[in-house]
Amino acid sequence: MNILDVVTPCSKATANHRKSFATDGEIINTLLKHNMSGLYRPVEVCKLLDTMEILDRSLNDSNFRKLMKIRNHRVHDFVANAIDLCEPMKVFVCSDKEEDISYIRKTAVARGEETELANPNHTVHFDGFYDQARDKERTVYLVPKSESLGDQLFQMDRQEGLDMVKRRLKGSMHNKKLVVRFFCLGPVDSPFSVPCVQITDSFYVAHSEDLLYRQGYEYFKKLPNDAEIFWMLHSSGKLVHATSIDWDKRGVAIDYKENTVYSVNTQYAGNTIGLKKLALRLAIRKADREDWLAEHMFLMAVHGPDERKTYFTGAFPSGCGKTSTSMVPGATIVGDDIAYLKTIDDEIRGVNVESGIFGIIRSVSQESDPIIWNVLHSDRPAIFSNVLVHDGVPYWLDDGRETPKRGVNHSGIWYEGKVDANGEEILPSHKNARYTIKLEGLPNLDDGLDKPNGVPIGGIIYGGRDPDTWVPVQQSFSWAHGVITMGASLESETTAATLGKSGVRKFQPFSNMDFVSIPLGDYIQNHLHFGEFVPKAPRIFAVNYFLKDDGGNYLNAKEDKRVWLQWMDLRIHKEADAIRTPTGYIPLYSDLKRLFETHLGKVYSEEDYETQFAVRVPELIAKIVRIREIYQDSVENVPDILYRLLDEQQERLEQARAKFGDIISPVQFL
Ligand code: OXD
Ligand code: MN
Repeated sequence: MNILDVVTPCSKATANHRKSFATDGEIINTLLKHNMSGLYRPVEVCKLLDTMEILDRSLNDSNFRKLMKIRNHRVHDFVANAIDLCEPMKVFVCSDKEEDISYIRKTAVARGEETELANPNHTVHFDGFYDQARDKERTVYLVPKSESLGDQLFQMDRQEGLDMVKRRLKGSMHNKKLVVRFFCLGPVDSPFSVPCVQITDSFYVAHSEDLLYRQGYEYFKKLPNDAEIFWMLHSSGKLVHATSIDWDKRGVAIDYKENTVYSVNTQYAGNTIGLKKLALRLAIRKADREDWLAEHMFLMAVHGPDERKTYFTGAFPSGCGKTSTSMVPGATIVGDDIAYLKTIDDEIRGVNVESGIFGIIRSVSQESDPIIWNVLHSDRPAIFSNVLVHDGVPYWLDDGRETPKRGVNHSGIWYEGKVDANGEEILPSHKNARYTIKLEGLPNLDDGLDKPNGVPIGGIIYGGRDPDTWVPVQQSFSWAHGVITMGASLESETTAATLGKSGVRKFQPFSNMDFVSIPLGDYIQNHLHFGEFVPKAPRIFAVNYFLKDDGGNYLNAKEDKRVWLQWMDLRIHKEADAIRTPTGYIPLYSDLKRLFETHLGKVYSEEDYETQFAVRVPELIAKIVRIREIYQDSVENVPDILYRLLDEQQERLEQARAKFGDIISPVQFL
């Protein structure tokens, strides 16, 4: 007999006889009757009783019934424990029915977490003034005494961390409603699926997740009892004007031992939407145990000659062009932020974990990102966050329009020249302002989004914000060379997607450093191992959209990435030759000239080619020295091959310098 066989009759009894059972002890009798044979230890029975008692007391009939349709006592326990801790006034269980979904959106508006805009399908949400980005320093792993995740990750003693976060969550939902939602990361009922439960007191969070994730209520009904589940508990804490005011006591605590993430006193989606970066941290651990990869990657199809489709994943740090790459004209998008990769039938296949986009809106203009622009000006549902609103219309930085002189933004009423407490000018829209939309119905949506076995990956791209070192595009010599000199060596300037100063060059291996949840050396080892023996392993490339000249001007236009993608497609299909340089294969001028003309109608000059693809030896060697030092000084269990490949690359660069000088034109390597 399964413990559920006890729960279910009890649950039915509870739902049918709600008024009487709590007083006449019917549930106790039912349990005892089912436990006649003594199958359950008294402690299990007591726990069950506690859970049922809390749920019965806190949920009304309809929500109780919705919850009990999920016959999983761990789900019931999680909800009951959250109620016990956060003490909400009411509980709402979302069954994913139309009426429940629309209740969530309406309540987000009624509570002032969102405001309707002139377009009836659009709303705007504002996060608190100091809660505008991911808070890396207050995001910690809860680590048992006997374990360590290495120097690179923020961690604290598990028990102390749990005590702290639970103290902050205690009573945090007074006068609020606790929302319970069920989702599935990856296509439902597929080898990639990860079921997730989200509890939150923010209807904005619950509404955003509706646009961003695959619904999971029906899936949970069929889930085996012992299925691995990710659990998320969020409370925005005390609110004034619908924003969290105790932001100085905010925190995200990842209890990987229990697959649970707690988030408190914050609303910004990157800290609160459990299924996004909070679940990614749990997924990286799961992937490590099960030999697959959970990555901060877009997933898209490049359409090459003869309507051929080649799928690429791309790992770029936040705010470095992932969304705009996956939305380039001519390509089709599967996802823009998080991908799971698995080996299935000797092929590496990938899925988008999400089904929507939480994209940076800054610089989205009709000219630079026409597809996104059109979606944001259509009747498709969207939530705008931390933009400027004037007359019910959202505006953002560099949107190609004239910015109104006043309006409402994350600082309240905004007017030109408004300054913050430090006398700093408040920009009309935050640099990290966002839009949240569903992928479904996008004109450029790829038909692979919900394929249970995902799509085959032809290429993996790494890219960061790098003003002076890497060329715009290059291909690695091998899987290991790509993993080490591109993925594990990635650096990028910080952006407004995280709190703190922007524009500082930081070590960002695999663009996943913010989310890596296992010791970095093990994570690299996994990558090496993952592709090494797969017959058709993807090719690995590195791109750099952010190369600048001495005057600080970008050397490439935003749309040039279309050409780099087309070249990568040709390389995968062995349809373009390349020049071997000390750091990788780069394009021939003649191929780029043709691709610029065909795809952008632009003349690409030889002079531009030589400047952009020059091999900058001093910068490249300085980078190797920096990276080697980081691994030597602060990472344990680094695979030996990392040092070997870095040394070999440095040697090739030094030999080239001896022959050609510091800055070497690509044609020298022909
Ligand atoms: C995101 C991020 O929002 O990485 O995707 O910050
Ligand atoms: Mn991201």
